[in-house]
Amino acid sequence: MFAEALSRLPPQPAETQVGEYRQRQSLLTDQLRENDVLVLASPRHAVRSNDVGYPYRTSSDLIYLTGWLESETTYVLRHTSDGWKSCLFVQAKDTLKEIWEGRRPGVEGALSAYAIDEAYSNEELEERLLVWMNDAKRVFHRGGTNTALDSLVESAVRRRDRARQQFGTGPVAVEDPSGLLAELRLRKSTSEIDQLVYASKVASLAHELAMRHSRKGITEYQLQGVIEGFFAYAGTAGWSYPSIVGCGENATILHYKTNSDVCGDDEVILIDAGAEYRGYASDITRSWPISGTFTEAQKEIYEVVLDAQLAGIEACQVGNPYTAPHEAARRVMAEGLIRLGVISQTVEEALDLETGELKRWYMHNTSHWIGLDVHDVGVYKPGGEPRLLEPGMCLTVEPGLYFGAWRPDVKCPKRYANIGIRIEDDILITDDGPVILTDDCPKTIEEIEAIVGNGP
Ligand SMILES: [Mn+2]
Repeated sequence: MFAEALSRLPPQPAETQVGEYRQRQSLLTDQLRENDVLVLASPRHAVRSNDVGYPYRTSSDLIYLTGWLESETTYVLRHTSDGWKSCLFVQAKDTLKEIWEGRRPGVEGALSAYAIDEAYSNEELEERLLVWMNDAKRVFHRGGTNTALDSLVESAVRRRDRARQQFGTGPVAVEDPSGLLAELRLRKSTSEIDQLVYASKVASLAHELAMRHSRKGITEYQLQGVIEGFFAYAGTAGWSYPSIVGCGENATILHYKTNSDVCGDDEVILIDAGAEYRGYASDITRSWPISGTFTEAQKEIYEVVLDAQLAGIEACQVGNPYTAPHEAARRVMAEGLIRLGVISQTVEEALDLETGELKRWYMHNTSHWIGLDVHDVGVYKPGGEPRLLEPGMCLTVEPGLYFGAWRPDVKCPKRYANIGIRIEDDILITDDGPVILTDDCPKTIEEIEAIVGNGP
C-alpha cells in the first residue's frame, strides 16, 4: 500500500546549504551592533515517565540559523576584530555515552559540516560566555529554555565588579531576539519552500491513502495509523502536530485528538494531519464520507466550505492583508448558510463579530503562518495593522463548518446534525498568485467520491 504511494513522491529535496545558513546569520547580525552578543539555547529533554523521554526536537530558531538538530546545545553570535563569529557549544564526544544513546557529532562534527566558526564542548560554556558577555553592552537572549543559562546571563548583567564600576563595561540590557528571527523566518527561501513542498506532498498522499482505506467498521485510530505510518515510511520525522481524526460528532470538536471511535458508515470523517520534514511542517485537513458517497445534507455543507476555501485561496495575493482570506471565506459561508436556511440574518448581520450567527458554526480563524512551526512565527499585526502578504510568505487557508448536535449553547439544525467539515491547504504567496503546496490532495466532491474506499 505504501510502496505505490511512495513511488508517486518526488525525490527528497537537497538539504539547505551551509552558505544559506551563513546568509541567514548575516541578515541577523546586520541588525545587531558590534558590542552585542546573541545567545540561543536548545530546549531540554522532556521526561515522559521514569526513564523514558519524549522524542527530542530542538528549537526552530536553532534549526533556522544552523541546521544543527542535537540537544544540549548553545549557539552564540559574537563580534570580534575579525568580524562576527558563529559559535556552538555542544556535547563532547563520549564513547560510553554514545554506546547507549547514539552517536554524537561532537565539536569536530560541528566544525566540519555546519555554518559554524567555533565549536566548544559544553564544559567550556560558562567561562567563555561570561568573558564574551563582559565585553558586550546588550545580550540578546530569551529566557525560559534553560535555567542554568538564564542565571548565567542574569549574573553577567547584575555583576558589579571593579572594571564595571571604573570603565562602565559589561552588559546593561537583555533583549529578546525572537522578534528579529521571526521577521526573517516569515519570508521563506527557495530551499525552505523545497522542504515545505516535500512535507506537503507526503501529507497529501497520506490523506489520499486514508481515503482509500476508509470502509464500513474502520476506526479513527486505524486511519490515524495509515496517515502516520506513511509519514514515517516516506522519511519524514512523523507528525508536525498530533493528528486530529474525528468521525461524526467528533468532527465538530476542533482539536479532537482522542481518535478512539469506530466510524459510522453514514458519517463524515475529518482528518487534520501534517508531516514534519527536516523541521518544516505541513498542515492539511480533508473531510469525507466513510461510505464513499456524500449524503445530500453533507454535500450541501461541503460545497459551502469548499467555495469558501477557494475564495480564501484566491484572496492570497501579494499586497492583500493576511486577513483577506478570512474575510473572503467568512462571506461565502455566511451567504451559503443563509441560502441553506441555517442563518436567518442578512449577510452583513451574519458576519457581525458580536451578534452574527456565522460564528456559531465557524468559530476559528482561517489562516496561520506555516514553516518550521506549524503555527509559524511572524507578527500578524505589526503596529496594529494587518500584515500585507509578500512573496515567500506561507499560510494555511482552512475554513470549516461544525454542527455539533451535542452542544448545549446552540440549537443545531437537524438536517446537519453532527456534520463537521474543514478543508485546509498550505499556500505559498508568489507574484504570480497563490501556489497550493498541498494541491496533490483530493478535494472536490468528485475526486473524493472516486477515491474513498477504492484502494488497498
Ligand atoms: Mn492549520
